[in-house]
Amino acid sequence: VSVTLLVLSIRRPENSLADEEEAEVVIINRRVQKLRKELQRQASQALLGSELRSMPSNIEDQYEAEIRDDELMKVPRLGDNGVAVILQGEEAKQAEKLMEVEAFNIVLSDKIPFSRKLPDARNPKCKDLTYDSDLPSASVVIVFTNEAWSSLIRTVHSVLNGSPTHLLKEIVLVDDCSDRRELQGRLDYYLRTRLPSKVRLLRLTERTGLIRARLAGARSAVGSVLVFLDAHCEVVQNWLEPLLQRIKEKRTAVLVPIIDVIDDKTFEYMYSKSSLDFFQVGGFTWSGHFTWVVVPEAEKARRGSSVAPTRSPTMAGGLFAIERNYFWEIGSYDSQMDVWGGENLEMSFRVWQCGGSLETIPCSRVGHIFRSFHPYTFPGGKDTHGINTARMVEVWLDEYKSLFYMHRPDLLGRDIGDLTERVNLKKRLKCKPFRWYLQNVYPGMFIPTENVEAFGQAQNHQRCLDNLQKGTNGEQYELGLYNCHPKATSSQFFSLTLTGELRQENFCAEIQNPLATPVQVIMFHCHGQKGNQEWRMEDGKLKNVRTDLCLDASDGQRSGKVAAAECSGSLWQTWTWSNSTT
Ligand code: LR7
Ligand code: MN
Repeated sequence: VSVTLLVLSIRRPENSLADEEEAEVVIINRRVQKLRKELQRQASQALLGSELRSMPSNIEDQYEAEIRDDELMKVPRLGDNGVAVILQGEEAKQAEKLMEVEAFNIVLSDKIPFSRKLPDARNPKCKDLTYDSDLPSASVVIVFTNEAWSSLIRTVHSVLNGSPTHLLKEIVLVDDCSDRRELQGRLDYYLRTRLPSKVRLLRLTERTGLIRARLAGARSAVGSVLVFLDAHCEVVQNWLEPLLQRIKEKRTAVLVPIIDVIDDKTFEYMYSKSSLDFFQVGGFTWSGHFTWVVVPEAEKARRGSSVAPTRSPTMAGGLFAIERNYFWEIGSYDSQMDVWGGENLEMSFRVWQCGGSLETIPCSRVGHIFRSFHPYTFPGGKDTHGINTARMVEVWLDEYKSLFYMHRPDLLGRDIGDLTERVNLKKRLKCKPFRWYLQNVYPGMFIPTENVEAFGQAQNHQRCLDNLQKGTNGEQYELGLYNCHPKATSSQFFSLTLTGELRQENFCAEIQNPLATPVQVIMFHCHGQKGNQEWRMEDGKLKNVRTDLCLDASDGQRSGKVAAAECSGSLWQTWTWSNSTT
């Protein structure tokens, strides 16, 4: 049993949560906890077995021994150029088990050298760009709580290796009160003996969450530009220069690199080798989540080149650069946001609405390990994403906040803390309304209540169109029917747009095969081309223009689905919308 097993710590159990998604997190947390306990038991047994191996008396000798042991685990050139590594046999089994604790392949991470070489994932056009010699300096701020040793250390080495010395003022590590043993004294020792003094470590004495941890890091930083990174990243060559260059040109530009995926199982550095012009920018859903969206044609035309700064309506949140003084001027973060979630959309809307801009810098690329669950606790079992997002919504969304609460009725009237400071900030900075943001920054965002003929519940007899909780994974689904809820909830909220789309979020009703029996009505990604996705309201009927078939509920009782059928006088084809604008 390796040293890593020794240090797995026991976590507190979680309470129940409102949000389904967060409840999922809790279930995973419990599983992780059980596994950790088991591993710790195994580890202590293994230790008993090897008690003859003398432990070093001096604590520093012990750290030194552990670090050397760890260095010995590294396999030279493993994972170089970002190629995928597949473990075999016992290792693979162990990796799979620890996957449930760490949320990525820690066994492999422990074997890949800290300074592995990444491919030059950049668009070749980037090589034609030049950068000034007198760029502002950067403080890279990395917050972490109970991150795994090898991925954290690799992040630090990657930044050190990948950034010009004169531009990297410092790396500020902020430990958000981790209790993993190796992140205590051993980490201090590693900094002192293996890393240059410009790598500093700030310890927080209580768990503050990533937002307040970043604030602490930012307060102590001295470089001209703050660059935030998650604690499981690797940078591609020249990642820093284009960020600093753009901030030198435009102080109020907040910048994100292209974020590539480091595969959680193979550590492959993934990027599209064939279409280097392609990357996505940030969007959001009315339920308050970040999404990736394609760059609109208008923005492609405006920016000129595919390697020019590209406006992004929102950012993912973890990896971004901002001029240090501007960070404070524009309101830093909402310091009352806990643990995780929501701060990314808050900063995105705030920056745009208060006069700055948010841009993707295509020649700056950073890889990030995407984890499928949070390998850390949420103290008190709080749904921090939900509550933080409600705080954001109350301050920045104006009249559009009802669209969020439709998805999260559980948060209506919930105690989300005092907002005075944030509301005052918005006034002081004379920020524009959310309507302005939607019209000018994100004109492609679908607003379910605008430019529509009807919206809300579409009812036939006692039943309403319903997504039956499908589509959350982005895949097409059959349009369902369900007993009408007393109010239009998100699953029963549909719109009939002025362009004839029968729509929910980014899904539009379409008929794929008019000859089938029954004719299925499929919710498919909106293509905006009318065609099989065009519908018209005629005497209460919903008619698909291309096929001349009508939306029909007669089979709903049996199938739970709506179908399309030959238009007739049947009442099963008459639909009543809860809200109509004509
Ligand atoms: O209580 C905490 N204290 C911390 O210090 C919780 C977390 N953290 C640290 C953590 O150790 C990590 O280094 O904060 C960092 C981010 O946490 P992750 O890696 O668990 O977050 P994520 O990658 O799942 O989530 C994304 O959204 C978050 C919303 O709060 C943050 O903004 C993350 O930084 C952000 N990550 C990215 O944007 C990377 C690209 C992902 C995408 C899309
Ligand atoms: Mn992350």
